[in-house]
Amino acid sequence: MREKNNGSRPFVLGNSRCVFDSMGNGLSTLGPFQPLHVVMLGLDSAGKTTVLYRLKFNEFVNTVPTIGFNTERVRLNNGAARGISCHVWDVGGQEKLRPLWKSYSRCTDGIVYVVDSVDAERLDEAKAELHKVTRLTENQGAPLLIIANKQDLPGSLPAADIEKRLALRELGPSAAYHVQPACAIIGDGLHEGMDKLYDMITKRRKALKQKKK
Ligand SMILES: Nc1nc2c(ncn2[C@@H]2O[C@H](COP(=O)(O)OP(=O)(O)O)[C@@H](O)[C@H]2O)c(=O)[nH]1
Ligand SMILES: [Mg+2]
Repeated sequence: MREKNNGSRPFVLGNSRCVFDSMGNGLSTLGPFQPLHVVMLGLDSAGKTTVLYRLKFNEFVNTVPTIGFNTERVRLNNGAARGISCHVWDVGGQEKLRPLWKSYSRCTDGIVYVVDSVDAERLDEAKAELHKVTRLTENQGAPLLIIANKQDLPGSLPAADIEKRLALRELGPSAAYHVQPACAIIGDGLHEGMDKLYDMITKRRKALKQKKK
């Protein structure tokens, strides 16, 4: 079992290579052979760091609360995304750290939002924070992967309920999202979800390219 936390690293911006299109959408300027840039957000204890290290090492890593962020380059291994390198930023979810989400999500290719599917009491809070971050101009239109985590636990809400409780349809017609049931402890659903995110990212890039022509 590994123990890992990079939380004491100094604060840096997630991605300095960034442009804005005429709609104010922030896009990373990464070329096709450069890694994707993805930010992982969610309330504290949702399972973000467990997701990150499960994707990275394909094993369970015992986490401690993230003060700051963790970041890893992950190789995706499912579907069309197989072999794609993805730089994932896992940002601390405690209330006092949430103001940092804005900086880390700027110019990201996609957002992964991890939800504890058992913690029904905090779903309204999770919804409010998600809508806040997706409403930022820089993030409008950024594809969104919701990980409905902890599906192994009794009483976990199914993906359809999570979708409703987070009011994802209210995010607007241009918001591409997918809700993926998952268990980060054993890794179920994670690569499938990342493949869906990759698909949404490539579709968005193509659409934006067409618009420019
Ligand atoms: N049962 C269960 N526990 C999980 C799962 N994912 C994470 N956890 C546990 O939830 C707690 C918080 O996880 P962590 O990754 O630190 O959450 P973070 O604050 O969002 O980074 C830890 O005790 C994890 O072992 C899961 O899919 N199932
Ligand atoms: Mg963490």
